Amino acid sequence: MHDPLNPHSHDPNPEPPSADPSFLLTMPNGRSHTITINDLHSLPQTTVANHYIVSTGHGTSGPFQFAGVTLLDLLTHYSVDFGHPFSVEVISADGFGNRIQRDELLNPDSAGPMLLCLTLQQQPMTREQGLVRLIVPNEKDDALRQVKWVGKINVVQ
Ligand SMILES: Nc1nc2c(c(=O)[nH]1)N[C@H]1C(S)=C(S)[C@@H](COP(=O)(O)O)O[C@H]1N2
Ligand SMILES: [Mo]
Repeated sequence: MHDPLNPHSHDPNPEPPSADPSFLLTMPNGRSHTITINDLHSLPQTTVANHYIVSTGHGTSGPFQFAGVTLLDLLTHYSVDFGHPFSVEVISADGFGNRIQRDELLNPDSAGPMLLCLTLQQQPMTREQGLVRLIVPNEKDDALRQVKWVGKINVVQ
């Protein structure tokens, strides 16, 4: 069955779907929080150096230094219960998205943790560059997990 959160190929969308970079975090009980750029700046910042973007169309670029808030730190801050099975849907308003499983979130790959990025090369990321952009450091399959313009994060239990 086709799963839109597990794409096998994709034509990248160059255009942000809206101007506002804030997104909605929805918890398993249905409660939700609007997360702004300021909210993310108030959480611990993590850097992932040496990340390549393996992009369909414009080839591979990098290495880049990205920084922002790990998905794990965000979900910890909002008191997600990691003891129960869950997955996390990270979705852009343009329909592109990715599903992250509990184990890969809790046991980050040696390439680095999944990061909700605010800066690129130590400069504030522009909306065009994907703000807020999910980086999955171990993904090298045509950027199919690198979600630009995160619009919703759903914790599904
Ligand atoms: N929201 C959103 N994120 C996305 C895409 C998209 O179409 N929409 N395309 C993905 C794909 S397939 C690629 S190759 C990269 C392209 O990133 P770039 O525009 O920074 O090169 O974004 C990824 N993230
Ligand atoms: Mo891609």
